[in-house]
Amino acid sequence: NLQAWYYDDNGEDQRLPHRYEPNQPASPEKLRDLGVLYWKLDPDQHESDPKLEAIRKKRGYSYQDIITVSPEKLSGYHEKIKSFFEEHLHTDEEIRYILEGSGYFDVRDFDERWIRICCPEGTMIVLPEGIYHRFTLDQADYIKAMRLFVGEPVWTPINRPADDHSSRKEYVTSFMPSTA
Ligand code: KMT
Ligand code: NI
Repeated sequence: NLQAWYYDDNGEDQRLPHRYEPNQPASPEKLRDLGVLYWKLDPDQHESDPKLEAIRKKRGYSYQDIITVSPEKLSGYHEKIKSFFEEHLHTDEEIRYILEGSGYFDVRDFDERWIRICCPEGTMIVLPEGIYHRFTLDQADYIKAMRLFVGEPVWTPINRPADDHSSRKEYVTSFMPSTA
């Protein structure tokens, strides 16, 4: 299982864990209810891993590349990490497989709380189309991740507010608990 917890918005550096004291864990069921999927894989095998192949085939992930986020390796690092951490959605799934290093994905729940998902090496995570989310490095300032996509990739973030966007409406319809 992934380590995930409610985010303590205390104004400190985004790279810190931002756990409440005491910690408020977010359960695997909670992540499932928000539509977040994940697997644990062996990154040493990523070039020919039958488990990864099975996921790609089943979910139609035809595209892949590798991104390294660090001050040295990513051009436009400062602007990019800033935009990664703006609350946004995409018109497709966001699929990342962490090959080296680590980082945090934060996802919004339907009570407007942030849930921080810890993504160490070997984590493959899928954020559903239309979920509000953001990404940050941790204090090690380094992640190398495989990006996967169905068809031609579109990385464009659509910043919140995007409540009228069709991807958001679809997400809300699929995942928001009914209040009835
Ligand atoms: C994204 O879109 O937030 C990223 O690609 C972040 C780096 S990959 C974990
Ligand atoms: Ni994103």
